[in-house]
Parts: sequence; structure tokens; C-alpha cells
Amino acid sequence: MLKTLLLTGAAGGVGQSLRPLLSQIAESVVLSDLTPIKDLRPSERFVACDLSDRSGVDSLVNGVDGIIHLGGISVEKPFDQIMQGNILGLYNLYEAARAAGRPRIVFASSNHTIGFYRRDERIDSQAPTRPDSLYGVSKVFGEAVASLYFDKFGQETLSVRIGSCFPEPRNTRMMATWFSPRDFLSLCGCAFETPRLGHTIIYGVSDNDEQWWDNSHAAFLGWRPRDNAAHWRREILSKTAPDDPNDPAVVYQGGGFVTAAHPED
Ligand code: NAI
Ligand code: 15L
Repeated sequence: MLKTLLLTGAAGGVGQSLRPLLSQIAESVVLSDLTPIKDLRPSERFVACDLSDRSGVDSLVNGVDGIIHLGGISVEKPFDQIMQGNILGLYNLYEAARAAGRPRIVFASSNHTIGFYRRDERIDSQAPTRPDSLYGVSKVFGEAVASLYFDKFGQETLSVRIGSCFPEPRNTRMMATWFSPRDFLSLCGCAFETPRLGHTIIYGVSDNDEQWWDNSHAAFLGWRPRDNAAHWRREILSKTAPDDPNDPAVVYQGGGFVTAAHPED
């Protein structure tokens, strides 16, 4: 059990889904975001912080013993926004952690680091990255910083290439990519408890019938996802038009990020 966990990006979708579960892994939680959170539980306190503000991030990280880093831009956006949240913000977090005794970090990376692999390819965490967006490139940067900071400074990180973390799967793609908040929470528990984490990359995905990703390199974590998107399959198929097998958003793992225009065009 952690004494004090820092959750960045706490006001976002994943942060709000994880919040009610965090008492399973931490005695107290510092929630942080640009957007205020008002409905605080007794074990929570809120600290507003822009991740691009170095001294703000230094104070935020000081005194915590574990970090789940969700904060930043979560979709394709103009590069300037991505640079502030995901490049500078990520760097500030790692520098703050290095100065504050190296609390373990669970970094919310993304499947968009590898979105240009086809859905009929099964890849593991050692496959070369193939980002599908500027957003995906920023997550590759985050993983590279995590790698450097372990090799050079001993900062340990679990980089979780999250598929689609929502309370329920929403479309046919999520039959393969869905990652339940409950499975994410149990993975964070494993990351904080395992004796040696190093810098490990894992695909954040539930125990879905449809599988694109091989997590065998992270088997030492002993993590067992329990949820399965197939439970919603019939309902989703009944509500959606059949996928066009020639649509690049269906051919490639990254879905709509693959076909999205450059955000500055
Ligand atoms: P979200 O967009 O709902 O939440 C992100 C939060 O970060 C927002 O509340 C936003 O205010 C905050 N934020 C943005 N820029 C900031 C800055 N400069 N300083 C401080 N806070 C800032 O995203 P969501 O869906 O909750 O995702 C959380 C994390 O997980 C993101 O890093 C995202 O890239 C990653 N992820 C999420 C997936 C999903 O399926 N939801 C899939 C893959 C990765
Ligand atoms: C992500 O990286 C995004 O943050 C999220 O909003 C979803 O689009 C997810 O990937 C996905 O691929 O479904």
C-alpha cells in the first residue's frame, strides 16, 4: 500500500474512473489537473497545476511515493498544445521525480505509439514503434524519457500503452482495445508492488476475446486482467454499421487516428 499517490490528469475521463478505486492501493491521494475537482473524498486533496510549469510540478511531486501520470493532451491536437502538455509536461514530471527520491511512475502511454501496425499483426512491446499521429509521437517521447531515466538515474516506470480505457467498450474496435478501469487499477497495484520494475512497457488491455498485443515481456508482473469486451459484442454489433474492411481506420490498429488529417491543415 502506498502512503501518498499522485494522480495527474485526475479530472479527465480515466482519472474520474480510477478515483473511486484508488483506496485499494493508496492511503491518500493527491489529485492534480488544470481543471478543479470539488467533490473530494476524505482521503483526497486537490492541487491545481499546469504540467508545463516546472516549479509547480516540483512542488506537486515532492513527498509522494508513487505517481499515476495521466495528465496531458489525450487526442490529436496542434503540435504546440502537445508540446506543452506531453513533451514539456512529461519532462518536468521526470525531473521533479528525479529530485524527489524517484517515486515509481505509471505513465499513461498509448496504443497510438504503434497505431500503424495492421490489426492482423500480433506485436509485443519490443516491436519498433509506428506512431499514427503527433499525439502518438509524443507518447513515444514519453517512453523514451522513461527509458533514459531508468538506465541513467534508476527512476522506475511502467509505461502502459493503453488501448481504450472507458467504463464500457463503445464500438467494434474496442472489442480488441478495451481496458476496463478495474483492470487498469489492478495493473497499477502490480507496478507499485513488484520488487523490481525497471522500465517496463505493457499494453493496457483487458482479457478480451479479440487480442492484437502480446504482453509476455511483462509477465513477471503477475498481472491478470479480468474483464472482457466480448460481453458487449452482440449489443455493439446490433447498433453499428458493419466495418468496411478496406477503410484504413479498420485495417490499422490505431483506428481513426490513422486517417485523421494533420491538425494544422
Ligand atoms: P482526458 O483528456 O479526459 O484527461 C486528460 C487530463 O489532463 C484533462 O483533465 C486535462 O485537463 C489534463 N491536462 C491536459 N493538459 C494539461 C496540462 N498541461 N497540465 C495539467 N493537466 C493537463 O484523457 P483521458 O482519456 O482521461 O486519458 C488520460 C491519459 O491516458 C492521457 O494521458 C491519455 O493520453 C492516456 N490514454 C488514454 C486512453 C483512453 O482510452 N482514455 C488511451 C490511451 C492513452
Ligand atoms: C487514446 O490514446 C486516447 O487518449 C483515447 O481518447 C482513445 O481514443 C484511445 O486512445 C483509443 O485508441 O481508443
